[in-house]
Amino acid sequence: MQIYQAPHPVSRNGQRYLCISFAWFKRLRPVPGVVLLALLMFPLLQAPPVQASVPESPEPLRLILNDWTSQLVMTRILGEVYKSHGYKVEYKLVSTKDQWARLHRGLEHVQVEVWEGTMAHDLEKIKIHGQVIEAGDHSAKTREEWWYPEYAEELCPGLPDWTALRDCASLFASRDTKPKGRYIAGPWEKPEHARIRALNMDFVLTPAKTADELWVELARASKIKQPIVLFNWSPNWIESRYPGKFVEFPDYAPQCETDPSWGINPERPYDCGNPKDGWLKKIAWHKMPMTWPCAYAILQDMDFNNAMISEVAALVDADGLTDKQAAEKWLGENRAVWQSWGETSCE
Ligand code: TMO
Repeated sequence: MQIYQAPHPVSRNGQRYLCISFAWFKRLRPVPGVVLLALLMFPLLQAPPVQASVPESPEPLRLILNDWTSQLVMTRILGEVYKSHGYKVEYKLVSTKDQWARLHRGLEHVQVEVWEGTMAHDLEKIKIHGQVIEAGDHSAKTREEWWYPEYAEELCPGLPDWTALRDCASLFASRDTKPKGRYIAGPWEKPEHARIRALNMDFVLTPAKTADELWVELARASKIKQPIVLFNWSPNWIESRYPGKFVEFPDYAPQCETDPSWGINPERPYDCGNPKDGWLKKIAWHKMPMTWPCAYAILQDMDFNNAMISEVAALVDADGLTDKQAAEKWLGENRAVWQSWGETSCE
């Protein structure tokens, strides 16, 4: 589809109105005020709007690449789908920490994997300003939590209960942390120190700099069956290659993070685990629906479940493809899936 030659009406949520006024406004900016006002009102007075075509912006769609595999592959998949519709696409590597302000300002336009466990708070904060919007949830249910390979259970039989982990902390010690246990956190910001303190865990946190570093540590420990506990998430490729479990901390509740008196430690917040059935959202710059209505509809329809996400991650981390190769393979094998995205809204 040629975006400019073959524009299309978009009717989701009455966005057609918005799109038309926007297009008019852009065209009429140089005209004197009174004329402008009259003309601006014209489309508003037309009800319902004619089957006017909505020219989409020729500006490139800028997609955010974060730093874990499924997100990288899924972003490339979306980018290729956009290209197949005639859009220009640019990718930008942005940390999860920096992405909010950039989306807010429209420097980038889309992030396809926003996880509840690591990003719920930042998303809530930025949404208040109204320039970052949700484009729907994936079907996938997510979890981000402390995780250990199964063989650790033989040495610490009460696992996966967190109290067992607390009691066998020294089993998880490294040369630098002993007698305290070592917990390898991810490179994403989380109040992990606060939880260690609130639950009185005898653990020292050592953050990995990259996701790959986590898997290197896991592989090394697994080879010699050394107990290890590290940050992991699901869906991820790990679950198909390494038997293991998440640690079961006290169940998550929102008050756990705000109300110190909640939970087993009456003096501190964060005395609970992360959500177990977390959401996974797609988010966008607020002007995306009116700037590229078809692309936005495609984003809304894009939907990955747990198995699909594990699979795209495994193509890279287990099978050794690059992100791009994995995206191409997936696109080649799942045409019916991605060709249905945007079907009812794009021409
Ligand atoms: C954001 N992540 C899935 C790596 O926890």
